[in-house]
Amino acid sequence: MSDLLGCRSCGQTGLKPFLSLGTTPLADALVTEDGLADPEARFPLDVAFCSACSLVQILEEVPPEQLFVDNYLYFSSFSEHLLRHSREHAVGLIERRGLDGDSLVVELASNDGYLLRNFVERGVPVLGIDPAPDQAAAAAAVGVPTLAEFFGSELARQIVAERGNADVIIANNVMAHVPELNDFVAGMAILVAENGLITVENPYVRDLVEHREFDTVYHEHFCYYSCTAVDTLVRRHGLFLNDVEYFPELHGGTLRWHIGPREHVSDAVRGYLAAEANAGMTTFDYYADFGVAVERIRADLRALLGSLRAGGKRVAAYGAAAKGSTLLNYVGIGTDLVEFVVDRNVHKQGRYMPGMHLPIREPAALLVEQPDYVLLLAWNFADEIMKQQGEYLRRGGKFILPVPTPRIVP
Ligand code: JHZ
Repeated sequence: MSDLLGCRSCGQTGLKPFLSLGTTPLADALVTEDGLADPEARFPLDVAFCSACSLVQILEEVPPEQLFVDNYLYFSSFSEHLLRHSREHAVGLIERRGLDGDSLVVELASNDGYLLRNFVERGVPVLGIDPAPDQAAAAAAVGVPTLAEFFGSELARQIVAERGNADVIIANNVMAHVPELNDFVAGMAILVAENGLITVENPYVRDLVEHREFDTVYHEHFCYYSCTAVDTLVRRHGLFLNDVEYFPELHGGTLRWHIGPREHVSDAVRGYLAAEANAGMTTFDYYADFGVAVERIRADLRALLGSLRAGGKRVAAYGAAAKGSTLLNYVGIGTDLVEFVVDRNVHKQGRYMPGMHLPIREPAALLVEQPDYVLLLAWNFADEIMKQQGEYLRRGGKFILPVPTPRIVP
């Protein structure tokens, strides 16, 4: 691991830290039964602001191979909401841009083919790129050709030489995951066709701060984006932030940025840039008291779980999510407070949460054990999960939502 010397985007030194989550294990490094006795690697987790380009970022750098090749069990296809959102995105792109059998759509971090399969089904040629080996294999199995590699300028040149430029590049929840940000964006600039489109989705840093979504900070997420930071970043590479869409229900508030080699900036983009400046997001002050708010969540959640346990209540958790790992480790929630976690990702079941070692079981365990409360670690899918858990709720079960303030529902 190395410490960051300058901003990942503009290189400016003197980044200003505003949140420390202590020292945590890697959020997706779920522990096997055999590995329980071995000490886990832990890394500091500190978030800082760049006063020069407004990019929020963590100060530590765990090598990407360790994050996305050795320890990665995240498969996108386990959420209906995400699948629906992705299908609508694909269908909309095909219609609006007139994509057909002569087009090329490239997705960076294509995971298990959850999105590109929609283009394949409609006869549009695709190329997926994802370094996670099991996910790339799963994508290939559903007919999505996938290169199991990290993306950057070198790979972009190779793809252009072999396949030509891409009409559309999609990069969802990946621009946060790259330490070599400038090489990644340079690669997109090389790969995109002259009249092509790049769409990038990522949780919005404004929601992270204002809804106290501190648990979405973990070592896989090197950066946390505003429109201001994206605009500055892409212009450095001859690209323009031309349009922006907001999905408040996705991952706690997601922006989709439309980026291209030609400049035609929408009113929506101008509006966001102005709103961010007005809210103070381009200054450190906006972030300065975030750490105190996060400490309060820790204290409140510990107190709530402690009093439930003292009253003899049983508590489980839902979602072996990366953000769940940050929350459990930062708050200090072990099996004394929460007995087990359920998750419908079969690759995660049978393993243990990093650091705190809560066992991961299948969701049916909630009806077998009927705990009094379920801490919703995957709070971003609250609606979807609570609908699925209708029977648990009918029997009197309750959920605890951890952010922005711990609260019990219903
Ligand atoms: P989920 C992910 O983060 C991955 P994570 C990634 N790091 C990223 O950038 C962000 O999203 C944006 C399970 N589940 O997706 C599936 C059920 O069991 O919120 C997952 O294990 N039943 C790339 O890992 C977990 O919950 C369900 O019904 O923090 C959710 O993890 C649903 C909907 C999900 O995020």
